[in-house]
Amino acid sequence: MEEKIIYSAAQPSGNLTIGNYVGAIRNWVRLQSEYRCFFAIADMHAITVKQEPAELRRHTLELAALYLACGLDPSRCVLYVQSQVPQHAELCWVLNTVTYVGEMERMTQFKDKSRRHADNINMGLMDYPVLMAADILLYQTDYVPVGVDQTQHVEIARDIALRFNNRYSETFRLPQALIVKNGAKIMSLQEPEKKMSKSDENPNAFVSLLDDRDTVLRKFRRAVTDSDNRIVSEEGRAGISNLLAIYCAFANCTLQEAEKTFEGRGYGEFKTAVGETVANVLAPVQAEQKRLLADRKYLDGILAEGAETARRAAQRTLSKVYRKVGFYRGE
Ligand code: AQP
Repeated sequence: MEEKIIYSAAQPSGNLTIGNYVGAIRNWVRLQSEYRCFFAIADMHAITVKQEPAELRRHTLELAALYLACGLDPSRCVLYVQSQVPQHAELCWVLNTVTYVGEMERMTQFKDKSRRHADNINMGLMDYPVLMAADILLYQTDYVPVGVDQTQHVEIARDIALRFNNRYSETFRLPQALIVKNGAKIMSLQEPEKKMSKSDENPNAFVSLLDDRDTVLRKFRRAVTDSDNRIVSEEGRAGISNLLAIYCAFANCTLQEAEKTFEGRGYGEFKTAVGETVANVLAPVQAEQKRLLADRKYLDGILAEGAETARRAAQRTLSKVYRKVGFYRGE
C-alpha cells in the first residue's frame, strides 16, 4: 500500500505554548511511526509579523531542540527549517497565480492579525495561506495535523490544489486536515473566548512550554473564571471549560472523569491541580531541550540532513509544476 504523507509546522515566533503542544506537536509524535512525516520550523511564515532577527534565529534553534525534546525522532521523520528549502517560496509564487485576492482577504487569521498588527499589514501576511498551501502541496501531503484554528488554511490549500489540477492536469494530491479530539483548541487564560497564542502581549494569557513550575502555577492561579463555583464544562463558561480541557489533555483523562475528580472542590484547589499536572509534563521536556541546546553541532547536523531530504522531495513536485505551467527548462 502507498505510504501516506503528513506535513505540519510551527512558527518560531516565540516560545511555543501548551496550545501548540496539545493541538500540534504532541500528535506529531504519535504519527511519525505510522506515516512518512515532514515537520518544519516555519520561519518564513514567522516574518509576516515583525521579528527581531537575533530572536528569530534563537527561537528557530530552540524550536528544533523542543521538537526533539517532545519526542520527534529524526530517524523517523524529516525535521527542517522552512527557509532552507527554497522550493517553498518557488511554489508559492506559482500558486499565487491561481489564488484570488478576495479569498485571501476573507481568511480569519489575516483579518485577526491585520487588526493586531495594524501598522504592518504586509503582503506576506495576506499571502500566508498560499505559502502554507505550497508547504503542504510540495510533499504531496495526505494529512495535515493542525489545531482547529488552522483548518481554514488547509481547506484553502485543497481548493488551490484542485484549481491547479483542473487548469493544468492532475499534479497535487488533495490534503486533508487531521484534527485531534482532545484539546483541539486551547484558549487564552485571560480572555477565554480567544485562542491561546504565543504572541499574545499579555504573558499571563498563555503558558509557554519553557515556563518554570512557579510561573505555570501562578498563571493558572490567575486564570480568569466565573463566579459560579461548580467545576463543570458548560456553554457560556469559557474559562472553567478551558481549564478542564487543559487538565484532560495533560492528565490524559475524559471530561467526565475530570468533572468527577473535582466534584465539590473549590476553584483554588482545581487551578493548583491543573498547574501541577501541566508542570509535571513540561519538566522532563524542558530538561531534555536544555541538554540538546548545549549540543549545537548535533542540532545543526539534524537540520542540515532534514533540509537535504526535504529539498529532494520538494524538487520532484516543483519540477513537475514548472513543466505543467510551461516554464522553459532547455532541450
Ligand atoms: N491555542 C491553540 N490550541 C490548539 N492548537 C493550537 N495551535 C496554535 N494555537 C493553538 C496549533 O499549533 C500549530 C502551530 O501553530 P503556529 O506556530 O504555526 O501558529 P499559530 O497557529 O498562529 O499559533 P500561535 O501560537 O497563535 O502563533 P502566533 O501567536 O505567532 O500567531 C498549528 O497546528 C496550530 O493549529
